[in-house]
Amino acid sequence: MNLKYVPTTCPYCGTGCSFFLVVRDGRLVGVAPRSRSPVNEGKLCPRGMAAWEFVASPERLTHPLIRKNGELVPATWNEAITLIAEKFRQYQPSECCVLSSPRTSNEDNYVMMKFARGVLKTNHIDHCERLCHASIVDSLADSFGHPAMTGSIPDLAKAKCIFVIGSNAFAQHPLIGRKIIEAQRSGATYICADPRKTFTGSQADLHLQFHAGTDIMLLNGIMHEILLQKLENTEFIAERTNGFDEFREIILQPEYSAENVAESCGVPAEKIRATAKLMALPGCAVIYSSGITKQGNSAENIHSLANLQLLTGNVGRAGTGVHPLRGQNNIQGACDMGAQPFYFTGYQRVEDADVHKKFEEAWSFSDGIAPAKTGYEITEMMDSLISKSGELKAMYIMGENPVLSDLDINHAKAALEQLEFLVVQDIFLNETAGFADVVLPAVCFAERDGTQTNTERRVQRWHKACEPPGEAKADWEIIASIASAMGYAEQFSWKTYAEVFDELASLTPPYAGISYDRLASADSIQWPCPSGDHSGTQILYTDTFATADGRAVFLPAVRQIENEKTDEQYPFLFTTGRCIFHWDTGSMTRKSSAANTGNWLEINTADAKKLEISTGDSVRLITHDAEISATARVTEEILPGTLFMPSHYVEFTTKELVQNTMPTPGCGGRSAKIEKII
Ligand SMILES: Nc1nc2c(c(=O)[nH]1)N[C@H]1C(S)=C(S)[C@@H](COP(=O)(O)OP(=O)(O)OC[C@H]3O[C@@H](n4cnc5c(=O)[nH]c(N)nc54)[C@H](O)[C@@H]3O)O[C@H]1N2
Ligand SMILES: Nc1nc2c(c(=O)[nH]1)N[C@H]1C(S)=C(S)[C@@H](COP(=O)(O)OP(=O)(O)OC[C@H]3O[C@@H](n4cnc5c(=O)[nH]c(N)nc54)[C@H](O)[C@@H]3O)O[C@H]1N2
Ligand code: SF4
Ligand SMILES: [Mo]
Repeated sequence: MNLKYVPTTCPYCGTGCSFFLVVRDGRLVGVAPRSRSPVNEGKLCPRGMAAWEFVASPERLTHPLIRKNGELVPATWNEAITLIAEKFRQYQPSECCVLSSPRTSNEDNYVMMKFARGVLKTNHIDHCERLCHASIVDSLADSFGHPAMTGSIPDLAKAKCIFVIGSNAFAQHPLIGRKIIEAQRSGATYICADPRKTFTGSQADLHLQFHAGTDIMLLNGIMHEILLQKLENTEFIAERTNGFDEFREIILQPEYSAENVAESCGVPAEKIRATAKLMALPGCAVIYSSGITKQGNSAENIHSLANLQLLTGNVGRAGTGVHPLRGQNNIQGACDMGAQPFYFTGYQRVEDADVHKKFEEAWSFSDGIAPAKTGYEITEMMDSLISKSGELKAMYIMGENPVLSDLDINHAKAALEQLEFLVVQDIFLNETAGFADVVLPAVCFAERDGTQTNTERRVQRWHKACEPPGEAKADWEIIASIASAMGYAEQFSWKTYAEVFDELASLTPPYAGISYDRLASADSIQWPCPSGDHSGTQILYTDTFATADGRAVFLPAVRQIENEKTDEQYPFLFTTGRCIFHWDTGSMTRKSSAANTGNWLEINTADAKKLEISTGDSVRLITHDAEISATARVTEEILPGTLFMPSHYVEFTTKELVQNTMPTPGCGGRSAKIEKII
């Protein structure tokens, strides 16, 4: 028997846990703990434990498919690549667009970015970040300089106070949840602000259960109290920030008094005062996730959290700072790699003439690269497909499932139908492949090398553990074959992942000092790592912020989004989110045995009693323009008047219920009513 333990990192969430893939006689048989990583120290959540299961699924794509007479039929690689190259050659740059993938490696994203800008000559490249945490990129950078977490996951355990808002970390980022508990065990106070009493909230020392969508009021109320109680860090403010006076004037308005905020948010005034005191202690860390980023005013929410930490001087030391918990395993990396309409790698702006010249010269395409002008975001791609019919004609989607993940799935389906030519490159025949003209089989994380970058800027390796199914190929190799068939073999001539990495690092200042050799000995390096003798950066802004003058900026927030109004006929506020077992559109987790539960609807105990609904009853949820049935779950975890349903099930596309109201599921909500099905 040949037994191998191959070190790798998890393909699910942005925590970036490490484990070994266990391979027996060439077949993947499980995962084993790997304690070397400071992120998870050998522990895993249920998704990590089951991460090997989907790899050998009989539903994996094994051969290219080409649509003939309406049917997707098996084809050879040669046929598929030749067809794609011929088609893409026919279109103008403005007619092509690309979706890259935070499920794939940095190398795959870099090659896709080079393909879009160098071969298709378009800046219309984006990925699902836009539906999730896009506001992090610009908003945290507005305040501090870098579009990323300020501290590190291991350091969270050193905090004296942890404030979690809009994140169900114990379910969605469980190994970060573990650090919160470690801090709590060492004496830290743990505060959780969330409209639902989630698993995460239920373990907090102080739970602020506020009305969905009233975040700005709540945060301004806390800062109002900090100022009233004179708990601000005057030295830090004077030495390291700009904009304090204007900010102070706004926050001290009577509108943000504890009593007024209590009234608007539904949180008792004394809890707001207590929170202010605790957060002003030296050593408070803030954690947030999609409850904050998926609102119409997400930028203001993020500015407010940055303001809070600047006000108390809680940035730049271990156990302080602002910690966005990013969703997909490599969403940080996909952004870092420039899979976005506005940036090349490392957030170098496409409109900047010097940057444009740098990439044009380094890549040396004889016919130039995309112009120095930003492209379409994913939402603009879909909109323009529908409204300006004919402008976009061809699309290349790698590792994304917009037919289920788009903000409005009917809109996405209608948009994809407008395309003349669609290529889908995935590991499964996902729902989006149903619209494809060509489907290309890719390898998954267990079958590839490469790197990914977790939510704390930690660059880590994937190592190939087993052979891919059938003829599946690495994402970047497929892209390189298409580029070669279109006449650009020279620019896509790498032989290994390491060669791709060396090229991307040479063009990306924060990655400049990272290499495969260094990752082999250090295991992981956090960017910025500007040179080969730099050990990486665990904590940003220890001395200076990454802004032009080195000072952070107070950006007062006043705008608040509105929920859909409830009335007698539609008395409930309906909201959606995630559950621990499933992943986004479920394309991978629904293929693993980990509790493939059916869909359910949560309702508060008091409301259920009035409607004579018990756990297990079949119920119908009705909004102004859609209805859906589910099994009731009666719980104290949500406020009376609120309903919740998880968003992972294709069979129950809750998106049809939330579309057009909220930017994505998870926050705020729509007015709804509920009926028992007898
Ligand atoms: N099990 C599992 N884990 C995942 C994923 C998954 O699909 N399944 N997906 C990954 C991805 S892509 C992402 S982006 C992350 C998301 O990670 P989270 O953001 O933690 O995911 P959600 O469970 O949607 O949690 C959103 C939280 O916001 C709260 N909320 C609702 N409305 C509001 C509001 O108005 N204001 C505030 N402040 N909070 C509100 C909800 O009650 C919920 O607790 O999870 C990642 N991890
Ligand atoms: N219904 C619903 N919609 C959502 C969400 C939700 O929870 N439910 N969440 C929202 C959020 S926060 C996000 S981030 C987005 C996510 O939006 P998407 O990224 O579109 O959603 P995923 O389900 O993660 O789809 C990823 C696709 O990548 C494929 N894949 C996995 N690994 C690889 C690989 O190595 N190579 C290739 N080529 N393909 C691979 C999977 O098979 C899957 O088809 O969705 C948003 N919309
Ligand atoms: S916490 Fe995230 S990275 Fe860690 S094992 Fe679970 S899904 Fe994977
Ligand atoms: Mo996400």
